Amino acid sequence: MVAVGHGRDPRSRRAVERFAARWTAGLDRDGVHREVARTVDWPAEAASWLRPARRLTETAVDAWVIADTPAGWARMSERLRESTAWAPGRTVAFSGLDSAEIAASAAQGGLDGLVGATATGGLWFVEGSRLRRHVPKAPERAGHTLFPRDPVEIAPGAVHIPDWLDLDLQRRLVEACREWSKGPAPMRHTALPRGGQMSIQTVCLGWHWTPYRYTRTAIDQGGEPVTPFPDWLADLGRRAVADAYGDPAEATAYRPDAALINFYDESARLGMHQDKDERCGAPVVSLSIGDACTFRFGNTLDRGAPYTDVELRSGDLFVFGGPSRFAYHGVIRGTRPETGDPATGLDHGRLNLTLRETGLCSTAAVVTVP
Ligand SMILES: O=C(O)CCC(=O)C(=O)O
Repeated sequence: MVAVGHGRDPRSRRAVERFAARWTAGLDRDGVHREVARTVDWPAEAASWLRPARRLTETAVDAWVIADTPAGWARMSERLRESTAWAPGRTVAFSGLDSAEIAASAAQGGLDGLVGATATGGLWFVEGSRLRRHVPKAPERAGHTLFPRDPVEIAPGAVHIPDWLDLDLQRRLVEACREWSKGPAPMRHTALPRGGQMSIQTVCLGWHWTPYRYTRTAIDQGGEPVTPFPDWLADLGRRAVADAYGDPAEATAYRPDAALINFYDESARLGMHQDKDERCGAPVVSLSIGDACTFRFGNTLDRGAPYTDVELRSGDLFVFGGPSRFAYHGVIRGTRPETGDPATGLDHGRLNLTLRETGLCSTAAVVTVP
């Protein structure tokens, strides 16, 4: 049994809501449903924090779970240490507290033993009044992490929402991708203009993409028709935009009409590139299923730094629009085998679906000079 405490900022609130849902859905070692004994919140400033500190600690629990900002936590943890029997060594925290500030602001050794999650699936802990981090070499399998990873705005307009697709939806998408990959224009390694072919395999919906243009038919596959872009997928894209930006008007206006569905085996990669063959600045919605990968999200000027490496796991959503719409991005290393959940229906490899608004409405092909 745990007690949950959180600051009142939206990120901390969201983190504990997601934690509580996942925690209480599971069983403990004796097969009994896990419980949250109580949930207590507190303001970041202008309070004595004594009352929430007492409420958080008055029931005997196995552990405390905390989500807060460093500023709010500095005052609350001080109160917990001074006025209650709270023990940092029995407390786990969310990535909002992954900051050297929290250890430095506490009295000598006052937070030693506190552990928490980093935003990328690692661990941090306080030892000898210092915050240290442990980044696992191989990612834990999706679904095997107790702490939900937090949504992060990687750059303005570029938002990563981990675990956005539930297992059922991932399963349905895998089934749909299997059907789409059969054609009429089947999934294939796209030929490159200077010879060779891409290591990923791709099938398109709505519009057919070859480097560097969209066409109405599969011009590199005998002119076969392109599988239509289904309405339900456009609805899913609108939901993604709504969740990423929290802006219902932008979501309603989103009209994706093309999707590139990429399959990565262990050795497939995608070099740094811009999605710039669309005639429209609407966001790109990216959905990942299967094995995890390192997705590099860079800047709009060139393929180099600055960039951020993001681990995309099964079920993750990544939306990039606004100032980040034309940022260079790519999948720089091979995917990590056996990190996906076979319950999705995909027992190896990685599927990525990107939904795009082409801004094209004629039947003519539009060519972009690379
Ligand atoms: O696989 C991914 O996550 C990225 C796909 C991508 O960059 C693209 O289709 O343009």
